[in-house]
Order: sequence, then C-alpha cells, then structure tokens
Amino acid sequence: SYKFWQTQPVPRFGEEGQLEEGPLRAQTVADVPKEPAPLVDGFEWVTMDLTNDDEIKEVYELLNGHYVEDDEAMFRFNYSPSILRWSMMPPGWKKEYHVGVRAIQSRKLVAFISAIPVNLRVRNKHVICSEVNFLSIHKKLRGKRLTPVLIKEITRRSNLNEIWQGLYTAGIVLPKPVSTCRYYHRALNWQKLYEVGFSPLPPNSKPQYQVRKYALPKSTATKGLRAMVEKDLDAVMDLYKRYTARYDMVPDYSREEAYHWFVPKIEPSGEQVVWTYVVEENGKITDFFSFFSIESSVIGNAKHNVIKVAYMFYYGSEVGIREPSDKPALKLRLNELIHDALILAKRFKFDVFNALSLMDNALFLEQQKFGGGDGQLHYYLFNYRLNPISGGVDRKNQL
Ligand code: YNC
Repeated sequence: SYKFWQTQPVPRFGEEGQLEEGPLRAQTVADVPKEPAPLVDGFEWVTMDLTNDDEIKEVYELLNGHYVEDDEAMFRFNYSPSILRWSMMPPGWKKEYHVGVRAIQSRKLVAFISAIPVNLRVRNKHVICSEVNFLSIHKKLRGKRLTPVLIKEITRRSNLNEIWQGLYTAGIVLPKPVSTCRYYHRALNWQKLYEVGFSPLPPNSKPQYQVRKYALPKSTATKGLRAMVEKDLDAVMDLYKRYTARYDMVPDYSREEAYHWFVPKIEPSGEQVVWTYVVEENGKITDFFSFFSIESSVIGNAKHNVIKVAYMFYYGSEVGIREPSDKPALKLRLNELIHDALILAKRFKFDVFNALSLMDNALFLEQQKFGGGDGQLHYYLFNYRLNPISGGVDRKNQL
C-alpha cells in the first residue's frame, strides 16, 4: 500500500493520459528542517569521508555484505572501493551526500545512502537532480522502516542545497516508474557462468556447444578503433550530445563530468573502472563506445568467489546522427562496434557483458547473442511528473 511513498511528491498509479510535465511540490529552503530527524535509540547519523581509506572500506564492507542481490540470492554486487569513489565522487560531489548510520556503542556502520548532482535533460527541459544510489541497510535491521528515514534525510540535505528533484533506479516497483528496462546478458566466459549457476545448459545442448556459440575472435575488426585519450574529450562530448539528442532522458554532462565518466584512467588502486574506445577516421572521431566494471560476489560456490561483469555505458555514431534509429545502416554499425566491445571485454577478462533494453540496444542485442535476464530496472523521478518513456520492452518483456 506504499505507506511511505504515498506521502511523497511522486506520481500515483492510475494517473493516465498525457499530463503536464514538471515539479509536483514547490518549496523554499525556509521550509526545510535544519537538523536531521532523530534516529531510534542506539543509532546516530554520520557523514562518511570517502577520501579516507578506512571510511570507504566501511562503506565497501556494508555494501559487500548487504547490497543488491538477485531474486535467488546467488549473486550480490561487489562494488570495489575504486568504483565506489568513481560513482559517488564525480565533479560537484558533496561530502554531506554520503550519509551513514552507525550503532553508537559498537561504532559499526549499519546503513548508508548517497547522492550525486546531475543535470538531467528530460525531453526539452533541464532538471537539476540528486541522483540517489547505494541505499543499503544491514540485514539485521531490515523491515524496521529505516528506509523512509534515510530517504527523507538525503532529500533534506539535497533541499538545503536547493535541489528539489531526485533521480533513482530500483529493481522493485514503486509509485511510479518513468521507464522500465530489462537486463540482457552476453556470456564471455560461458564455462565459468555455467559453473556459478548464472548460465543454464539449454536442453539438448552440451557445454562445448555453448562455449563455441559464445567464442569471440582475438582481435577487433573496426578500422581506426583505439582507446580514448584525454585529447578526444571534446570530440566525444560533441558526438555524445548529438547522438543522445534522440533520447528523452539523458544526463547533460559538463566537460569536467565527461572527463570523469568517459576518459579511461588507472585508479590509485591500480584498477581501471571505465573503458572508452573511439573510432578515428582521417583525424575525425566518428564513433565511440564505453563500458564500466562491477564485480558480483558469487554466494556459496566452492570454485568461484566473483564474476567480473562489464556494463554497457554510452555510445554514439555519426551513422545514427545521419539517420533515424530504425534504419539498417545504424544497425550494421552498432553491431560492428559492440562486437568489438565484446572482444575487448573478453580480453580484459570479463565473464559477462550486461546491457539494458534502452538507447538503441535493441538493434544489436539479439545479433550479438545477448539473452534476456529475469531482472528489470525501473527508472524514477522524485518531485517531477513526466509522461512515460519507453524502456525498449513491451508488456511481455520482449524487445
Ligand atoms: C528502494 N530500493 O517500499 P512503502 S536502489 C525506494 N527504493 O515503503 P524498510 C524502497 N524505496 O512501500 P527494508 C526501496 N526498497 O511502505 C524499499 N523501499 O511506501 C521502501 N536491500 O522500509 C518500501 N538497495 O526500511 C517501503 O525496508 C519502505 O528494511 C520500507 O530496507 C529496504 O539505491 C532496503 O536493494 C532496500 O538494503 C534498504 O532491503 C534493504 O527492507 C536493502 O522497512 C539490499 O521502503 C540493497 C538494495 C536498494 C538499491 C537505490 C536507489 C534508492 C532510491 C531511494 C529513493 C530516493 C528518492 C529521491 C530522494 C532525493 C530527492 C531530492 C531532492
């Protein structure tokens, strides 16, 4: 019955038809409490310092033990400290948006919620949002209505900075999704995915047939393909902007943000978080694609502890700018690019490549041997009404 969510400025189920788009509730900073709401006895609010190695380790350990699992509790996200920093410390990040709850006696971190600022374009309007992520509560404190308290606190801290809108995704249905996407998975290391229980052996198949089905060449095929470097930033940004102009909801990155999200770097830990490739023809950048890395812990498997998962991020191609997304030339081009992305991800020892049913992904998912997963991802806006955006699947969850 959404006891909490029905008190919040979000659209309700049952609102049908074209409605006027925009904020639902208007407030000023004077309306916003200057102090957090009290927590139940024995717990206190803390602001986590993610620049501090000990504190990021505490956030890492909370998430490693208690963050998102699949429905069968076989896998759980294992965001590394480096990817947590990349995700929560983009340009404009604020320490006060890294909100924790500690048990007063033991000092143990038992809950967390975070936000980053994002300038979102929704259709032809710009909305400054807090993008909320990494909400997690220790398993022993579940079902105690701590979530609404955390959400109200991140809302309060956003509001004090005059941010009135939120952007978030969740696997569960809440009032009310702007868009719903399906997860797709492309095996890179089928044998390992089979051993951990991620990929089933289809009836009448044999392991060696599956391994052969997902085999990839050693080398990429696109002429002029190379890793992105900093000097490509303006060209990639320009391509990103023009290519994504066809979509209804897209972050409008500043140059600093595009540098943060796209330029591949080796983090102080020695890890790499994001991989971006460009195609250069006669000195001009004509295409780019990117993917990032999140491991998942394998729960209770004797042979493997983690699977390495690459996630499709943004891409763009001059071909798609020249023609609408249903034309065959773009399909051909995206298949060439994504096939190379798979080859590269395999080279970097990823076990599986994930993508959602959004952007122009429907043009390559089947041909590149992605299979539809059980998981869905719902996109939400807080304090904003937007008419629904297609997430690329129909009611039967088909592309
Ligand atoms: C969820 N994921 O419906 P009602 S995604 C939002 N997002 O409220 P309790 C959620 N709300 O139905 P538990 C939610 N999950 O009565 C549950 N809720 O109105 C709602 N899992 O609270 C739920 N991380 O504390 C219900 O629930 C109320 O103890 C119940 O804790 C839930 O990061 C949770 O999946 C998810 O750690 C914390 O199960 C816990 O069950 C957990 O009794 C594993 O809560 C990890 C996990 C969620 C990942 C994510 C995005 C979060 C977005 C939050 C909304 C932000 C709004 C925008 C704010 C900024 C605005 C400005 C400006």
